[in-house]
Parts: sequence; C-alpha cells; structure tokens
Amino acid sequence: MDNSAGGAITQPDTYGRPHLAAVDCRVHELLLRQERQERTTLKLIASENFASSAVLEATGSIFTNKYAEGYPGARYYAGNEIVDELENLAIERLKALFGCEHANVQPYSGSPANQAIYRALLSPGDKMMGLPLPSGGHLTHGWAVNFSGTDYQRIPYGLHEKTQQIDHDRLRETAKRERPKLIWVGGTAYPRIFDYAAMAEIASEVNSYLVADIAHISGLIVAGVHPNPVHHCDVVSSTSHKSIRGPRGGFILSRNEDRYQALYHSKNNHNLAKRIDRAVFPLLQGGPHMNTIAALAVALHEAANPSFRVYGQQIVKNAKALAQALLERGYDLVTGGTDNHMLILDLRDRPLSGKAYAERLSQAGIITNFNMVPGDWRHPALTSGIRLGTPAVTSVGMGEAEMVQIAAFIDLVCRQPDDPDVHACVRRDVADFCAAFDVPGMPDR
Ligand code: DSN
Repeated sequence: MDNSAGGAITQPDTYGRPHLAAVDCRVHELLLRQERQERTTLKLIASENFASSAVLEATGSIFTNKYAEGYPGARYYAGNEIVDELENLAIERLKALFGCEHANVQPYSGSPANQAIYRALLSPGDKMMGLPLPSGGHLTHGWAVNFSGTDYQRIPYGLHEKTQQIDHDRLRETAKRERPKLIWVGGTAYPRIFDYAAMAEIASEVNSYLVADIAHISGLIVAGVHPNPVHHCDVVSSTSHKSIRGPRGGFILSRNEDRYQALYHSKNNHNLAKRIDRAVFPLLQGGPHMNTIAALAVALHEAANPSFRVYGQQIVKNAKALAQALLERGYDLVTGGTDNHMLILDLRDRPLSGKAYAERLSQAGIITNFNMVPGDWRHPALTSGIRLGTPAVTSVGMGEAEMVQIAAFIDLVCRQPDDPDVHACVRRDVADFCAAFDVPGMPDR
C-alpha cells in the first residue's frame, strides 16, 4: 500500500498513469489511441478545447468520491467542510470574473443548466422564443424534438435574409404579438456578436425574461473580446468546457431578485437565485460532481490570469484569419465572416453534403462537425454546412500564419473529395504540421 504523502492522486497527469495500464489495458490502449489522434490532427470543432494539465488533474482527483447533495453549509451528507469551501471558491471566482450576483456551479452540463432555467422561470406550456438550430441556435432553445420544444410553446425568431444576422426588428414584432415569457439569446453556430442591449430592450417591452446562453463564448467574454451579458439578462447559462477551457460541466449566473416576481410567481415563492438553485437541486439533479467543480475552480483561476485575455484575443484573430483565407479561396461563409471563435462554411451549392465533406476532412486529419446553415435544404443528418472553430488550435499555440495553412489543407480536400490519395497525403502533412506544437494536458513526448 502506498502511504506516501503524494501518491497517485498527486500525479501531474491524471490520464496515462501507470496504474491505468496495469488495471485496464483495454481502456489504457484506447486512451493512447485518442492521445495519438489528438496530437496528430487539427481539432477544429468549435465547442472543443484542450483543458490544462491542472484542470485534468482536478477532474481526475479524489473529489470524485465525495457525495455532497445540497449546497455549501446545507448538505445532506456529513464530511463536507472541505468541499463546501471548494464550491464556494468556484462560486466566488465566477462572480468575480463575470460580475454577477449569483452563481450555481452544479449543473452537469449545458443542457441540464438550461433545463433548470426553464423549470425556475416557466410553467409547462408557457411561450418562449429562441433562435432555431438552422439559424445557429441550440436544441434547448425550442427545437421540436427536445424537451424545450415538447414541453413549452416555442416561437422561433429568425435571421435577416441578407445579413444572416439576428433581425431585431422582426424579433420585436413577433415578441409584441406573442408575448413570450422567456427569450433566449445565444447559440452554437452564430459567428457574430450578440447585441444583449438590444435584446434586453425588446424583452423588457414585453415583460419577458431574457436568458443568455454563453456556452460557446464564455471564454471570449472573460477575455473581453465579446460583450458580457450579465447586466442585460435575468439569467445566463454556460458549459465550462468550451472556450473557457474547463472541465465538462455547466454553470448558471443570475440576478438575486426576480423583476417579474409579482407578475409571474406567487409572492411566497422564492427569489430568482433561490429558484434557480432549487431547480438544479433537488428538482433535476442529485449530488454535484465535486471533481468537476474543483476543475472548474482551477479553470476560472487560469482564466483570471492576464494571459487569458491574450488567448481570447488570439482565438478571434485566428478565426478571422481562417475566414479570410477561405473567402480568398472562394468559399461562402454564413454571415460572410466571423466576429468570434467560429465560422460556418455554407456548402449549399456544393455537390456533397456537410456530412460528406466532414468525413473527407476527417480522413485527412482535419476534425470538424457538419452543421445546418440558414436556408439549408438538406436533411439535418446531412446538412449543407461545416462549422470550424479556433479555441483548440489556439490553445496549442497556433497563430494567423497557421490558419492560412489550415485553409489550404481544407481546400485541398474539398477540391478533391473523392481522391483518397489526396486525403492520405494531407493526413501526413497535417501530422507533420501538428508535430511542431505541444498539446496542453498531454505528457511531454
Ligand atoms: N454540442 C455543442 C456544440 O457542439 O456546440 C452544443 O451543445
């Protein structure tokens, strides 16, 4: 038995430990294959990133073992003095970074966070407005096959036909006609800045809660390269594993008081912050994942470092450089470019679907995801778009010059989608290209 003070739990990297190889060679082997894949390919999925070694270490730590149902100071299990401190630390760091009144760090991920917000603000059957998936929204913003579409009355709002950006005038008209109780602002495939002030004005005119989903852009907000919604919105939700580079998880930020308490909730009902907390636990979730909360606290500490601002700025510079290089090669981009970390190739007039191009790119070591685009005529399982994001390639240290090279790789594959020799050749070149960069969270070679 290892009684040393350090022991396994303080190993600097929590995956690839000798223990795993000895205990479960199958999983260890899969881990090594995943490591090799990630070292030798370009991770361009806009929602993925590379968490730091410290974040991975906290994720894989003994905090995994602790049950802590409840909230700090009010748990249903004993022995929580330390995890109380931990959860409060994560909460205080979030409040300081975003300047919000209340934070809940327990949601297991973005969709559960959004579900809790619905339960805290609405009753089943209430009207809500959101950006539909093909326009860049998220499943939980009222898509038909999601709980948000089945349990609530969904009123989609759209994009301006020419600019492909949110049409605030039409949104206002629809909101005035429909009087939704909640309006979402945010999405997963929207490459422009969200105008929270304009959305807040509309929401106030119709007595609607305004909820921002910042899952993709929370890191950009912390870095100061996207506006912060907390002063315009009643509630804000996020995942913690995208541009903010934390563990897989979610969090909710809110005001303490509910400005519509008298209108929509009995006066005996709790205030907004309390209703959010109660919706997360005990309504929807059980014990919080304390290892994830520990890793979130670490990621927030890292994000508070001035170097994170430089990182966020570089993400946007890289996205703009990649967009420009692709435009110069004749590709169409949704909205014509990007202001954030992502761009969406519009392939509606190309011979193959987004899915087919994504498969070809993957064979060439370029990892993307296919995505619907505004006006998409292909089936959602095929789509006419490819979404590209720069958070992960920026985390490995790539800059604008590398984005120009990545555009050249993408172009080579898309020009010859049916030539496996070209894909194999690009695959080798991509591996050589990636070899010059160290991947955070992975052991030194
Ligand atoms: N799956 C996430 C994304 O890729 O954007 C959204 O939930």
